[in-house]
Amino acid sequence: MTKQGLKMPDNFLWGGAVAAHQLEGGWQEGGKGVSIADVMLAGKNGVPRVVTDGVLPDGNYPNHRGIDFYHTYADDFKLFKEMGMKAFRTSIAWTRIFPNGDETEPNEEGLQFYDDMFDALIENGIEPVITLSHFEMPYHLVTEYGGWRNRKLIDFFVRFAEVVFDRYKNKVKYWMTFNEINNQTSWKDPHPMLQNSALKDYSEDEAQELMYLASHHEMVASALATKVAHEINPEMQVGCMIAMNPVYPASSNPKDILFAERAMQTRYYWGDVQANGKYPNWLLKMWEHKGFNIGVTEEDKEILAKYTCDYIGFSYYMSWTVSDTGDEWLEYDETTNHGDNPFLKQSDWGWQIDPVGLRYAMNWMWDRWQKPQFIVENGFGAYDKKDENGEVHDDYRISYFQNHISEMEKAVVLDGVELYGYCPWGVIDLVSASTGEMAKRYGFIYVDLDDMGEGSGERSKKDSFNWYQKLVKSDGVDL
Ligand code: BGP
Repeated sequence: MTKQGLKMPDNFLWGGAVAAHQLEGGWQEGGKGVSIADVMLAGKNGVPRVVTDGVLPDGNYPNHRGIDFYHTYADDFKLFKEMGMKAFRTSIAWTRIFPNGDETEPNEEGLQFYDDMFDALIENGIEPVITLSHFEMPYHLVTEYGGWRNRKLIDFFVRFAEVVFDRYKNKVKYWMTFNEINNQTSWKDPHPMLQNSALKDYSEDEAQELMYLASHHEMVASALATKVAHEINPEMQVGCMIAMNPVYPASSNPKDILFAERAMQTRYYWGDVQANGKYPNWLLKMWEHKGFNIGVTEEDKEILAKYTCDYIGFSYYMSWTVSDTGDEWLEYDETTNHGDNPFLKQSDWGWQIDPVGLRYAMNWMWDRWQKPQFIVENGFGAYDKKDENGEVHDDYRISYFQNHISEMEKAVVLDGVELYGYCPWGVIDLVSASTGEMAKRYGFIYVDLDDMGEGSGERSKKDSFNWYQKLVKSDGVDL
């Protein structure tokens, strides 16, 4: 079932992606503090995960154990090398460096852990690509300061960024500040970064205002971190990170078109601010209309304009389809306004599979932001089953990748979009971010653990492992 792909540039970074809290485990080792991921229970049967008010004695906290990568990374990297990976995207757990987030001095043991990890990567010829905050932050910053709604968080984050930029300045070139910074639009179903079981007590408008406030603080922090990175090492590339889901109109009715366009504006204004350096007018108007007070100062505006991101990191899993709701100010919420797209199939979790949407999105972003791009997540979550020989034949995953990579190659080779690399998500099976399950698997490498963390933890190659190895070796030609 080999397909013919287009040859990608020689220096293209074929990689793989994960995030610290979804695989490291070792949640209390090396002086690590409690992160917001550590207080999240697993979801069950499609019921979303719950953010608790602290660690309970007998909960099922999947992030506490991950896949024990804290202890196994050296061996896992050997498999990555065998697969031909040239880049590995992971995140630094903020709580390993600043256990509570508001200390002045970092935790040396945590710094050393990542020093060793980056050395091991480099020894295997793999380039680290590092996210500073991948859906996690010290829990203490939430209980003590209220999370990102508090402006003080800017200083804590910039200090964290400065410490790690300085420490790893000769090891890490590619950085990202906040993972999927735009995955906060669903303010009714609060995002953990805002800490927010608490937001349930607010009216919708109040919760929405807090979302814009928290996001503003994150974007100022991100811009300041970019400034610091360039002062420490001008070679460093600091990207924003956007969850990219193109939003299509359900019909050619002009009202649907306008609505879908507004949904795109609403969902991607973070990119406008981080890449173009200013808030779009429609949003300023909306704040004015709703009486929101986001407290954007003149100094903030200067910072945002001056220290824009170097590249657009993004994840891509699916597209969405919407119809007009008649709402002028767009109470757009990705959980309620979506319809099925009759042209697309869905994964077992209802994610609509849309390879062409990737090419569309890359062109859309290129035209709008004019920055190089980096696909730092793309992949297919599935219930993998081992056969009687203990093998996983994941042809459905291979076909998902063939179709998406083919469109990515067209965007680069035929359309001229500049792209640093491609890091498929969950290159090794790990804990799902949205459900806390192990059963939603993405990897080319199978990990023998179930939802309760039971199992040997043994790693084995799925069919997709060999497929990806061939693809990388051929620079994208042997699809
Ligand atoms: C993205 C997150 C990842 C990741 C992925 C897959 O939104 O950045 O952390 O987990 O989605 O999502 P899930 O694990 O919920 O299937």
